[in-house]
Amino acid sequence: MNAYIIGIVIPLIVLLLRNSKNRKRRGLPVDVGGDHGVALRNHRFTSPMSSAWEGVTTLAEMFERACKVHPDKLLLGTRGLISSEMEVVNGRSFEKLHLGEYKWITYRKVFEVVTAFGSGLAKLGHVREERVAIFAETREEWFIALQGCFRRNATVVTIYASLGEEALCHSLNETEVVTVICGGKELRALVHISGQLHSVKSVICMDDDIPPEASSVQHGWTITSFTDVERLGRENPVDADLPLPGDVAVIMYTSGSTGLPKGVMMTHRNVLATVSAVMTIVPNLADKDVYLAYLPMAHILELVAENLIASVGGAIGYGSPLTLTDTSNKIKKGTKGDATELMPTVMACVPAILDRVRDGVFKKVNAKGGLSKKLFDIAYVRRLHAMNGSWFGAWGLEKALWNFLVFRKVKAILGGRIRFILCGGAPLSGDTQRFINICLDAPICQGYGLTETCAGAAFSDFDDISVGRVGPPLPCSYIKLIDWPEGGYSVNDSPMPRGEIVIGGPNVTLGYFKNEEKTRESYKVDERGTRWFCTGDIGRFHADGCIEIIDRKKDIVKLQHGEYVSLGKVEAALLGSPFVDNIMLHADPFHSYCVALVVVSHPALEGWASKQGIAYSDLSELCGKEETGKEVHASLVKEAKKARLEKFEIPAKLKLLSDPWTPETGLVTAALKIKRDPIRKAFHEDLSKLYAS
Ligand SMILES: *[C@@H]1O[C@H](CO)[C@@H](O)[C@H](O)[C@H]1NC(C)=O
Ligand SMILES: *[C@@H]1O[C@H](CO)[C@@H](O)[C@H](O)[C@H]1NC(C)=O
Ligand SMILES: *[C@@H]1O[C@H](CO)[C@@H](O)[C@H](O)[C@H]1NC(C)=O
Ligand SMILES: CC(=O)N[C@H]1CO[C@H](CO)[C@@H](O)[C@@H]1O
Repeated sequence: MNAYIIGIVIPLIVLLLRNSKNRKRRGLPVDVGGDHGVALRNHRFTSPMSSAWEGVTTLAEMFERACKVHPDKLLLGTRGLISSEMEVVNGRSFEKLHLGEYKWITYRKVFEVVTAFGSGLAKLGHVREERVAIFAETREEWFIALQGCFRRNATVVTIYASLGEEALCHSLNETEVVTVICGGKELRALVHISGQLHSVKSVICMDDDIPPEASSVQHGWTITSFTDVERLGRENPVDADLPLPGDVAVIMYTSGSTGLPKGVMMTHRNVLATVSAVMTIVPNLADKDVYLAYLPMAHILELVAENLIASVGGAIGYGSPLTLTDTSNKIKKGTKGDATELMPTVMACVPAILDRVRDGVFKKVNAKGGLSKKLFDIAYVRRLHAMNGSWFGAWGLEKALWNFLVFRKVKAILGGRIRFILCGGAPLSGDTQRFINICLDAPICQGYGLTETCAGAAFSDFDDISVGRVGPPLPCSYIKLIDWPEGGYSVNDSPMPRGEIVIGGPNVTLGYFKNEEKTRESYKVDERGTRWFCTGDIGRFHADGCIEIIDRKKDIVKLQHGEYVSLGKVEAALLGSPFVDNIMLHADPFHSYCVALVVVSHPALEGWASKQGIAYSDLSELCGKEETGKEVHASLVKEAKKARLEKFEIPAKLKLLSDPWTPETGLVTAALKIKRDPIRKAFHEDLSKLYAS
């Protein structure tokens, strides 16, 4: 009997389950009326969900509920600083930190501080019509200030630190912010532009030691420390002034690829819908989960993630991108990074960070060489094959063996307990997704969404291990494709319908702050009253109801002879060349060919030059040499052929650049996506020269 069960019944069950998995429909067609298009909904819900909790309609209520249900659980944790020293490497000095254990506060205590902070704001004279800006790195006080503002129905304006001074002035000015809550470092930046900030009256500094230069500001700012606001509130408690679901919770400034940033108005209903929907896709998210917070809170992904963890009784430990692992730049050698200290179970990531982890691991394995590299390679290939199909291939003794022998050490880089990774902000490469699946033995769910849709639109299911797709619509959204004839995409295309992605549901935000025109351009309300946002992204629907992003409207250019070039598609293919660190393809409708700006990969180019015996004094000189251009071009042509690009899609001429594009240069976004307009502006002359010669 036992042998019978093992021999026949179990394989049969596995086979049945596997087939049912393969056929699993994750998104289902839905009739949304209106214009010609095809629409999908999540398979679990028939209509978009708006709240996961009975009677909870705002973020303030959601947080209060969690504090009542989990008063004694730990909520916020921050590491103490043991020492900080400057280390000099090659004449440049770097700050190295020795950080201690996490110090935690419970839900009950956080709720007290939040309430006190809210009362303190009122005592400082803040009235609810006035907006508050939070301008700081991700930290405990950010979360507390956010919740404190929610309890006073004060709209919070968020700004990315990397957007630059002009954007900062613009957003504070446009929203007429009266109170700015910031860290000491950010306060210095504010002092610098104080002459242009006409509405700001009060500044709350998260650090107790307020920078001395701040007191010299002649504009009558009141500067109060965070602890003093809290103390004021304790001494002068006032009742909460709670918001309604339709009140604006956050105005989030996002870096558009063109012009000044736009403020997206999100209501409590919007964010709550996304938080509720994301909760349904993280398996068994509960009060035992520990989350490592380090992405900017001014990014909707992080804002949703922290609110989500705090709604289920989970713990949030703070870190930073520069102190994440034991080998991170700012961590003193021999001391622990945030992940090893915290041992999180859940993380949110942007692809750039995962790519870095992956490259780091491969580099280490290659450097070690010998037997351990062989073992790693064998294990990796075995697991890759096993995963190619379903989770079932991923189970079993062999997997346990490889995890124990090889991947345990990789998993330990992030603390060893990661069970779920949320990834968003940009498309994740299939290779990196597989790397995380295999080495961390954790599902990684790729999300797709925009600030305008509160991050939520689509999210892959944890049991879907296919790569390159973003899953079915979130339970809070409908996703519709509409024809885009100019780009040659139609919902009648076979084998899959293709078109512009349009997102509808309670998660779709109110629009852009003080920008009727842009709002009307991108947001539509249909005859059934559903709000839709036109994303400008081109996608296609797979048979199982999952979405794949294939293009962007803005990135398609028609050449002189009428051929369409998809800039993003070509760039993605050419990035495969070892010489390319970054690339921007440029197509001009008045010419019949494309050109490209190529940021070269230093090690690859230097390696090639030394092999060829080419002498050069610095890299920019090497980039200018004719033979270098020829070599890189040949390598691009090779990649283009591999990807079966058309001849007109291959850049005919190149400009090689030796300086990398970083967010600080303003040429790429914080998520490291290239910003076409700034790049075109910065290299305007080079581009015209490429076409002229
Ligand atoms: C919250 O504040 C907004 C704007 O200041 C106001 O219009 C709204 O009525 C307030 N909500 C409540 C419930 O008082
Ligand atoms: C700020 O807004 C005022 C009007 O509200 C405008 O006159 C001024 O030019 C703006 N300043 C900046 C830096 O945008
Ligand atoms: C995975 O499966 C696909 C088709 O199902 C195949 O084309 C691919 O080569 C496979 N990859 C590996 C590593 O087995
Ligand atoms: C703010 C907003 O967009 N609200 C809409 C959310 O979705 C429901 C139903 O889909 C609409 O009735 C609301 O108007």
